[in-house]
Amino acid sequence: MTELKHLSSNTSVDSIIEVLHDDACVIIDNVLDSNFLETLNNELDPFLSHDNFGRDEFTGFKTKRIGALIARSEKCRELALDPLINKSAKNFLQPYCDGLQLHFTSAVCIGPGESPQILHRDRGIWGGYLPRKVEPLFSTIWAASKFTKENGATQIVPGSHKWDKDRLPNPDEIAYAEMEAGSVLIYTGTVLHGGGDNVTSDEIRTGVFLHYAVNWIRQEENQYLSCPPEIAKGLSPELRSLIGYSKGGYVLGFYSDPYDDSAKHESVSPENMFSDSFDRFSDIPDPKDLVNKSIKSNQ
Ligand SMILES: O=C(O)CCC(=O)C(=O)O
Ligand SMILES: [Fe+2]
Repeated sequence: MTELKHLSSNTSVDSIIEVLHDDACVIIDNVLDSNFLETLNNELDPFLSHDNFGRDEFTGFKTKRIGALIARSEKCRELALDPLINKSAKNFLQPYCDGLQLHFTSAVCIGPGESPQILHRDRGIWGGYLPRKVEPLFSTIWAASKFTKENGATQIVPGSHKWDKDRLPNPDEIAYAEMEAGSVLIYTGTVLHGGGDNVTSDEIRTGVFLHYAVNWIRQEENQYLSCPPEIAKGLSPELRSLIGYSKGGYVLGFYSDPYDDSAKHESVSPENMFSDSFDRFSDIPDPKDLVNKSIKSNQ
């Protein structure tokens, strides 16, 4: 039976990247303490008290999902900015982009009786149009409760990011992300995985999913609606920028204030909605450089 590799909470960015290149998945053990977890679960509970189960086999008829975690939970804001995760995500995705964005937030609670989710690659959300050589995602699942094989621990196939797209795993090639509450599973957009089945009678498996993507691609969760400007204005500039209130490169994601007739907020970074002093890409680049960068290579 294949096992997932585990690293300790004092691990380094380099160790994480090394395992990701080999396996496309790794667990970091016991990162969060019990106080953090208690507050996190208390923040999520009110939104999970409704019967909002999945609508199909993929989302799971016995699985609850809630989004908008940046707007709804202080602790999720902290998790989104976790320094080791952010440094690792930047380093890992750096061959494909000049910055990151938070792409998806969700608490996923797999309830008793749930069947296994079909194994899939999360990059499929873009319909298969992305060239295989581009890795668009660095994803995390924070265990808000203990993950066991019995209660729905994520199934994952280490190394399957290198497989032919139609190859399916033998049962002994599927690992289970068994981990203590407070640990975190990191995986990429190209590794095969899926929620596990929950054969317990009374355990709910809760994971907090925070996925990071290259900054030039459409986000899975629309952060501008899930965390609208009136809420975003209360966030740190760093978090606001991470969820998308910033530009990706020279022009990507600029906005113009439709009510501004002074042209002060004309074609500027969304960072200017909250402060005049933020526009990381406001320097005018050398036009020749801009044109040169428009295609990376001839292949
Ligand atoms: O719940 C899980 O462990 C995995 C869920 C998942 O992979 C998905 O919904 O895309
Ligand atoms: Fe998935």
